Amino acid sequence: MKFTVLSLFPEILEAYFTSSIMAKAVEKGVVSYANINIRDFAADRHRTCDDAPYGGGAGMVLKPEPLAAALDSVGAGCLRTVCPTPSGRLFTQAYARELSAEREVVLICGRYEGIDQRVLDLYVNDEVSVGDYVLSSGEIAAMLVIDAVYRLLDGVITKESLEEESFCGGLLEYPQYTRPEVFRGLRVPDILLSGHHANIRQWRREQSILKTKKNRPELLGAADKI
Ligand code: 6GU
Repeated sequence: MKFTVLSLFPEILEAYFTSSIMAKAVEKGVVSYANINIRDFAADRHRTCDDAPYGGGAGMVLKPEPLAAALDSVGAGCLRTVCPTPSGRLFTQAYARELSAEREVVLICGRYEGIDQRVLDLYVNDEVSVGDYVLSSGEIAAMLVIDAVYRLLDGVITKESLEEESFCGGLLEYPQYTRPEVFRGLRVPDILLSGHHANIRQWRREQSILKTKKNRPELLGAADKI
């Protein structure tokens, strides 16, 4: 799968694509990417990419011409194009799964005050928000979206990890322990050392329900149906 990211700070994305598990996915050929600097498509001497909003108000808006030229250069017109923005629809695991079925996705990293609406009208399929708070960097939101998507691709992480994790069964994940058996006086629950797989499975399910009740009670109704 290919991620094409349009940004004013491509170096932020470059660090992400060349580090850790993502770097391995790129090396394996599971993921490819293009980091495009919107500023390279600005036509004036100062390479201006933003301007004051019509109608007044605080902050700056991304100008349409450089952004549209950057989008044209990557063929965004015929690709799934996503704009992370706090005014988008909520990004979910289900939407991440949907995007992971695409061959290529284009992401636009805007700024908080936004991008010219005409670019959204002409190019963008989905506006997505990563949560009910405001980030100053569209790059962080784009990385969040990419991260949730690429790990679902075959060959990035094991199938077992994907199946057990939070949100898959609609419940949050149970607590995990590793060696040592006692840490600062706290013991690993006996049941995990028992080797009794059916009991361990049941304990984990109970713990998942307790954790969901405590941290995300609103998920419990939905989990029953899975
Ligand atoms: Cl997608 N972008 C920004 N800048 N802030 C956000 C967001 C996105 N989602 C929630 N807050």
